[in-house]
Amino acid sequence: MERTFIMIKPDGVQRGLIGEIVKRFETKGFTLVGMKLVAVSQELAEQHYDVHKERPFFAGLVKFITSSPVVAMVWQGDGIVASARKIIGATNPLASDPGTIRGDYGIDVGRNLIHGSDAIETAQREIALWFPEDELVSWESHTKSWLYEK
Ligand code: IDP
Ligand code: MG
Repeated sequence: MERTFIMIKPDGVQRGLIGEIVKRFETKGFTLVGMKLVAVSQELAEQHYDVHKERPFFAGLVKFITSSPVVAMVWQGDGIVASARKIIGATNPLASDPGTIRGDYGIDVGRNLIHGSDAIETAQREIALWFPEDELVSWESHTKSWLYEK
C-alpha cells in the first residue's frame, strides 16, 4: 500500500503540537508504520532538502531543521501522498486553507510546522533516507474493514 514520509518540524515539536498533528493522520484513517524523534544532522538535513540547495532559503532551512528535534514518521494508506499534502496545506501558512495543519497553526513560510513528501517517488526516496527497513512495521489495523470497502 502507498506510503509517505511526514516530518513534524522543530516548530511543531517546540510548540507542543505533536499530538494534534499525529491525530489528523490517525483520525483520517491512515496507518502509522514508523515514528521517531530525531536530532537531525547537517548531512541528513542537506540530503533531505537537496532539491532546494540552490534556493536562497536553503541555508536558513537547514539551520532551522537542525536547531531542535523533529518527529519523523511514515504513514500508509490508499492515496496517502496526495491526501497528506491536502491535510498539511499550502507551503505558505497564510495561504493555507483553514482546516489544514499549516492553515490552522502557522503564519510564516519558514515556520510551517510540517513536511510531507510531494510525490510517490519522492516519498520512496525520503522514507529510505530516514528509515532503515527494520524500523518500519507492517501491521493491519482492526479498523481496516470499516475504512475500506474492499
Ligand atoms: P513544501 O514543504 O510545501 O513541500 P517546498 O517548496 O518543498 O515546500 O519548500 C520546502 C520548505 O522550504 C518549506 O516547507 C519551507 O519550510 C521552506 N521554504 C520554502 N519556500 C521558502 C521561502 O520562500 N522562504 C523561507 N522558507 C521557505
Ligand atoms: Mg517540498
